[in-house]
Amino acid sequence: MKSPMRVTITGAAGQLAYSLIFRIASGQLFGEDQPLHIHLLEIPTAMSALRGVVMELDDCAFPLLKSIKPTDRAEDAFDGANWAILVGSRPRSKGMERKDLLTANGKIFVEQGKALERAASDIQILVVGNPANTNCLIALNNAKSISSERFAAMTRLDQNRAMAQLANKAGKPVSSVTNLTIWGNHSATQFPDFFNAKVDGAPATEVITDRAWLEGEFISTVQKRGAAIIEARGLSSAASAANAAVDHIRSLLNPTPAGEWFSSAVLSDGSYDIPEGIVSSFPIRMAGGKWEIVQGLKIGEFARTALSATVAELQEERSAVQDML
Ligand code: NAX
Repeated sequence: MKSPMRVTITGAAGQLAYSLIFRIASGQLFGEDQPLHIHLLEIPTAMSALRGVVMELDDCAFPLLKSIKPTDRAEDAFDGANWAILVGSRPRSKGMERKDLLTANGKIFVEQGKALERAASDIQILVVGNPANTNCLIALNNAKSISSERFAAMTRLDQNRAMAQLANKAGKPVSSVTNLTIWGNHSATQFPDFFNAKVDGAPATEVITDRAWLEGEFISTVQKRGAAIIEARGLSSAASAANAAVDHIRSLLNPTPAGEWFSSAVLSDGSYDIPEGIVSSFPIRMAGGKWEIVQGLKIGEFARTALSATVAELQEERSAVQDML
């Protein structure tokens, strides 16, 4: 058995967390030889619901789960954490403008960024709560003592959605689709890059020759998938989002297969002319225990136009929260 690690999940009484916490506590993510202390952060009004989640965790009798700490104090939640999955954020309420949502959530991520400084020195942070890229930018700017390389915002659900669409269209299993990059923002402006994606190791554009579908329906289906799920289910994606968080973390814990990559939103270093100072989704691979942005992907005119739109949105979001950075 390894020595126990601490995992913090925020928004712990919410629906996404309900799909995520039990998978982690069971050992599915970090392994069956990895004992865990789980810290669960909520706002005071959700502490009663969180007590129910804790009771259910108790009732699972997970052998790896050494302790559960429910709290409404960010400092306590992140104390000693090795992994922090920041799910909790405010949903847009009626009449709320996008800018109001950015500001309301921004305040949460200023506070949590500061509190993250109490985490363990090997802390890794995944921001899931929306607007995920900009929330991540705020958190990393407020956690002064933590390297920005330890922060990412989740675009893995978008990657998985795009892979499923390509697999369906190609009539192949989803496992045949690799190298799918989501560029930019986790929003309706994101660009799922079919040009560089592969199906059975061949360019997706050679396997799927319906270019009108790739440039049209494919992109818009991926961009609007979240809204389609809300429309159908009356609730936003939760199980698939939790699954994507598990996939994202697994990709960081394991070497990336040779020649492949996955999507994750990280602080831009200027690669692919995506300006520094925004958190954008890129093609990422693990090399020597560290992630790196995969270089050298071809960006044609169509892709460049799509990238410009999503980058412009990220820059606008950045301007709206400038005073929190
Ligand atoms: P819920 O509204 O069910 O849960 C959110 C929880 O966060 C609530 O229990 C709330 O009390 C809590 N919360 C609010 N402020 C908090 C704070 N300051 N500290 C701790 N907890 C706080 O939403 P849910 O469906 O669970 O979705 C959670 C977030 O994930 C939302 O922001 C949602 O937009 C985002 N998503 C992001 C995805 C991604 O791919 N990056 C996909 C799924 C999901 O839509």
